[in-house]
Amino acid sequence: MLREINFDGIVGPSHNYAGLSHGNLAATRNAGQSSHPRAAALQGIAKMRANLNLGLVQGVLLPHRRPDHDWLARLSTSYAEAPPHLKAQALSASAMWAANAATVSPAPDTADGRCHLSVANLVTMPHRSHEWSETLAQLRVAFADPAFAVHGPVPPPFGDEGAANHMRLCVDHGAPGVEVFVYGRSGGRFPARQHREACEAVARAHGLDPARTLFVEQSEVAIAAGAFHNDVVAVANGRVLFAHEQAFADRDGFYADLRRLMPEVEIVEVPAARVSLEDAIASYLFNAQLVTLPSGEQALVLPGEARATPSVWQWLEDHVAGNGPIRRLEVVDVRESMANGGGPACLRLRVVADPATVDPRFLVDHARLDRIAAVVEAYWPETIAPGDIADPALIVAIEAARAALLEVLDLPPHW
Ligand code: SUG
Repeated sequence: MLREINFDGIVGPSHNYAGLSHGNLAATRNAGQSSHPRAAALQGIAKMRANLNLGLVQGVLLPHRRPDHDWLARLSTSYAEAPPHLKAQALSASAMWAANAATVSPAPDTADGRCHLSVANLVTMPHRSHEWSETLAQLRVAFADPAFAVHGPVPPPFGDEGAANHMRLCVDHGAPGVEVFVYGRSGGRFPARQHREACEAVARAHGLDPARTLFVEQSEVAIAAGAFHNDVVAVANGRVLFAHEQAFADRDGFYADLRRLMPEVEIVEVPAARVSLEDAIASYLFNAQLVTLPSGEQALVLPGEARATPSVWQWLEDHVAGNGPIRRLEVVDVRESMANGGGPACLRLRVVADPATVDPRFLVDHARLDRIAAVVEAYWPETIAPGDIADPALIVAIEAARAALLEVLDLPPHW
């Protein structure tokens, strides 16, 4: 049976605040702060446990090998010799934000009836541009079953940031959906990281029906206000689209197309008069996981920052008190990731598939999470201060931590 499986990126032991993402206001604001990789990873694990407790199926993706010595070698340097900005880019734990790992089209939407995944090239930000090869290797193992087709990245210079800029609406998981690709137009205050050409290439690779595929421009004001991915201002699940009024360049045209293709769609729009774009982005109201519970009701898994933002919490309480489609609010603490601009939705890649077709080493239950948590407690650095990244002892500790995790997950040591 097709289920939604959320694959969360396990927060890697090198998690730190290096201010690497121009246009991501939280990351820029927190540049130079000390990070807490152990607490960060435990927060991620607690979020996965909360989702399991909601009755959802949960998977994981692994932290990448950091520093990325192969990438530095291709730049004709080594970690010891690299200048500070290359050190930070080689060490980044940014693969934790699994919503940027790939774009996923479930089997009912594709011409060959397989679930297609295209790894994202992430070319816009140097520290993320070297993620795709290791992500692709993991996807090829996790989704080796013939039920899946795994594609390589769209070639540069066309930027692709994966599922963070992709939404699927459907009446139920087994029925063909409407796939929505959201791209940005270059030339504004901050980089537009998702290009239309990349969206179109992914849609072609997946064999999507052009009549049920929409390419929608993100609004320039949203990007300028810090919405560096669409999932900072919109999220969809089932027949519900939950979005800020200022998320899209041509909101009326988009909603009309959606209603034409899927008359059952329920559009829950938050007006700017109730929640400003600034509050929406600072609180990550829309970077929530909108999930369907076993009861059939929808719940929103929100970061604590949403509850701490009065305009946002008031809107949510009013919505739940009314008869809107979001029936339940679950608050999780992912503040270490949030400080780098990564909320609950950034941390997960959604795959609609039969869990029996996924390599079981990538699926987790509480017992498996206990084992992962024990490795994190024992090996993940407690704190990384900015100067520490030049310390060879920290690098040894980071590499040993990942090796211990692979062992616990029964994965080969050369990964
Ligand atoms: O790509 N932050 C990530 C956050 C990604 C959030 N993902 C989604 N919205 N789906 C990014 O900007 C900051 C790393 C640093 O500065 O050290 C960073 O890469």
